[in-house]
Amino acid sequence: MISNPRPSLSVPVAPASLVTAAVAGDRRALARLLSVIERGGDAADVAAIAVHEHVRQPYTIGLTGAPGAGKSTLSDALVAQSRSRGEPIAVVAIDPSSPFTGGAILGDRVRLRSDHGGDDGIFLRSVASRGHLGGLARAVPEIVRAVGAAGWPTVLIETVGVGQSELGIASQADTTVVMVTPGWGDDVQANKAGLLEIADVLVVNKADREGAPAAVRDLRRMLDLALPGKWRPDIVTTVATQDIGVPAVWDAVAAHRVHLERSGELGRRRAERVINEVNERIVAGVVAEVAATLHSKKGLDLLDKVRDRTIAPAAAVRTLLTMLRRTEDPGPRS
Ligand SMILES: Nc1nc2c(ncn2[C@@H]2O[C@H](COP(=O)(O)OP(=O)(O)OP(=O)(O)O)[C@@H](O)[C@H]2O)c(=O)[nH]1
Ligand SMILES: [Mg+2]
Repeated sequence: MISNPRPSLSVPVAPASLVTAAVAGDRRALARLLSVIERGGDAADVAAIAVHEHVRQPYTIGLTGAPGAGKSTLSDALVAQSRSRGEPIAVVAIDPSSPFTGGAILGDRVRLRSDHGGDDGIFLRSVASRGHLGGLARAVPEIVRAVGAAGWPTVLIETVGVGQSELGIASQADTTVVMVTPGWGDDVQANKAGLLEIADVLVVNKADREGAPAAVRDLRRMLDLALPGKWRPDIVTTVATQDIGVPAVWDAVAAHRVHLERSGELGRRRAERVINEVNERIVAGVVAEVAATLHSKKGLDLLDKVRDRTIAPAAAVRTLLTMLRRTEDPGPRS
């Protein structure tokens, strides 16, 4: 198993030099760079701006599905599949567990099952969400760009769970693979439509169990109700533990990619995603600035005056908005 060494926290390295080293192929530097990005703040912005100089957008494949559906097993098999075709691949696994729930934050933050024998055509990274999926969702595109800048042409993003935030992360990929198992509908009734909405490829895993043909029929029926003109996902049946159906999953992903590239949809989707990213980050940034303004000395004074009715709420809001507009960006501190 390849271990991505945890960055040592004792020696701070400027984000820009981490980028230079990561782009030159230093895996350890890439791991440290991703930690900087994951932590957020000014250093993450400095890193992201430096990464942009080297940006090579990798092809991203999102893999999602209900807990226990077999995502990690399939992800592992897809890595082997990619390597058998001679293609390097990076995996970013979003790990929702916290150290307190005894989840899968392993020392090396890597959870692939099989031994890929020190293969340097594989890069693995597990990102702990620690319950802040919103913040993490914002970091994922930066993480992907950094991995791409380091030369990885394909990134598999594995997310756990089928809630809104998880689906949000999964749907940021170029091709989103949604995994279900026989009897799946009972578990995820609430988000069935949401799952199908984001799927570019559907996988019915655990086909060694009873009910796989019924699950396929169920999916087909639901796809028949979708709007015409929309991409119709292939449905692939797999037994991930036995590698059955895995090449077909890879082929379905490749077919969707060809569709995106030929139709021009790939460029359009990516443009839309990057604008959404700016919108989401602006909202988060403004919310943070509003909070900072309200908690400043002047802000707290104003709120006191509203409280004791010295000034009208409307007057306080106008003053606060003026204070906000005066804030100028000093630039990220590197
Ligand atoms: N019978 C059978 N079991 C499978 C198959 N694929 C995976 N499993 C088993 O199902 C269990 C869950 O597999 P994982 O790959 O860990 O599933 P996951 O979706 O990553 O699970 P979480 O990360 O906990 O959400 C494991 O015990 C696997 O060995 C399959 O095709 N058939
Ligand atoms: Mg898993």
